[in-house]
Amino acid sequence: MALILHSSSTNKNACKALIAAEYNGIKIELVKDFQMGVSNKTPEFLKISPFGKVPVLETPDGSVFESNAIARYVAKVKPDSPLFGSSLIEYGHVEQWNDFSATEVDGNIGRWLYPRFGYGVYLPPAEEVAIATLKRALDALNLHLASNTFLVGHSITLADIIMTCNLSIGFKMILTKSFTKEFPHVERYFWTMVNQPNFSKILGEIKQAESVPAPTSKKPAQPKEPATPQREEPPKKEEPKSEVGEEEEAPKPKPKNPLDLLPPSKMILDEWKRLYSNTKTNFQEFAIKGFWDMYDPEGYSLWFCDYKYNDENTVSFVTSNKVSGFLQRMDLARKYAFGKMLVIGSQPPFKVKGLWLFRGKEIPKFIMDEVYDMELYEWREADINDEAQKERVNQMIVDHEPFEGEDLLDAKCFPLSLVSSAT
Ligand SMILES: N[C@@H](CCC(=O)N[C@@H](CS)C(=O)NCC(=O)O)C(=O)O
Repeated sequence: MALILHSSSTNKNACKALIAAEYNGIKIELVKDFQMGVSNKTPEFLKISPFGKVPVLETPDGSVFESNAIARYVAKVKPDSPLFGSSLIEYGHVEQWNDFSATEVDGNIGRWLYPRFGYGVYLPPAEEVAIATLKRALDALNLHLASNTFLVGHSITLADIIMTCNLSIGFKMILTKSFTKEFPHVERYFWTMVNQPNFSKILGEIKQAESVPAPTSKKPAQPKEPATPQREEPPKKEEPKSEVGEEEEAPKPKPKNPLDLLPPSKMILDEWKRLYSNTKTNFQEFAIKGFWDMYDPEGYSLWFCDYKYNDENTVSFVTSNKVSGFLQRMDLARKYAFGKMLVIGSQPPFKVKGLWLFRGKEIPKFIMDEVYDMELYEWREADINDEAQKERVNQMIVDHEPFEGEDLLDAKCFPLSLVSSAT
């Protein structure tokens, strides 16, 4: 019986059927010279795949789309295939893990990975939810695998094939060792599976991602926009992109920053930064006193910021990374700003609050325009004539703990190169 699969051989969704075919001793032919974006757009192809998506399996009796359906079909071609387990309850468990792997594992890997490749909107709070939900799923999987070699029963089933293929794109593209080491049984399981001859023949050698890919899109949409539908595979031949949020542009003569045209100020930002990082002891006496001696309310302004979506800060390292990402993107303001960002609380959800000193009496417009994180925070100017607000500024500068009655999980300075010596 001739089974023809429309897909490239490296598509992880196609691999599900190809591995199942290896286990069942079935031959599947891949369409020759399949070209993604071309072969799946022809009128003939659209007749067998109404969405124009791959993989699609052609059988002598008709065609099947959706990779899990195709894999089930291939697994069923062999009567009584062990790929569905050895009893009705095992069959139930195979399907249970198949659904779990599609919705909880693959779905969340996709929601983390694809926006970073420019598929869908790259929105840090949405990404954070995807990572937290993925971790919850991997925790559950890890627990199951702590006492099971396979997902179901005592041999490989379709559940292992589908789970491993779904994990494979994650391991290759975004799940770095520092992320997966929290799930040692998932790691052991994944590497055991991909080294089975029937898997490695199809998946080839897998190298774990060494870093999380930088997002290619310049700005996310408004934070509360609904997520766009996800694709299953990132583009294969992405042109290399530059750093986060920066797209290639022809070099233009650099216009002068309007902040450089402001009347000179008695406050020299670099002097303050030097004082801040050189003060090793008696921070209150030296740095804080020095700050207020230097501070020029005509040439600078002080701002408090509060993250708008603290409820989503459920994972400590993700919250800290989010703040670091913000500070990296602020680098374009290095000449005109000093900042402190605090991650507050000892239990999730963590609060993120900050203090910023900006050149000029407003938050500089170029920062608002260029750094998308700015709109993820509520901004209010600090009134330094109000003693309580002035004290709050001091506490943020010195990483005062407790801060507003809570422990500090993390404190970061802007620029990131500044080291806080505050205690
Ligand atoms: N749920 C589908 C997803 C299929 C899918 O998204 N395929 C991608 C490639 S992996 C595709 O064909 N994209 C082309 C498009 O969106 O036009 C499955 O598992 O088969």
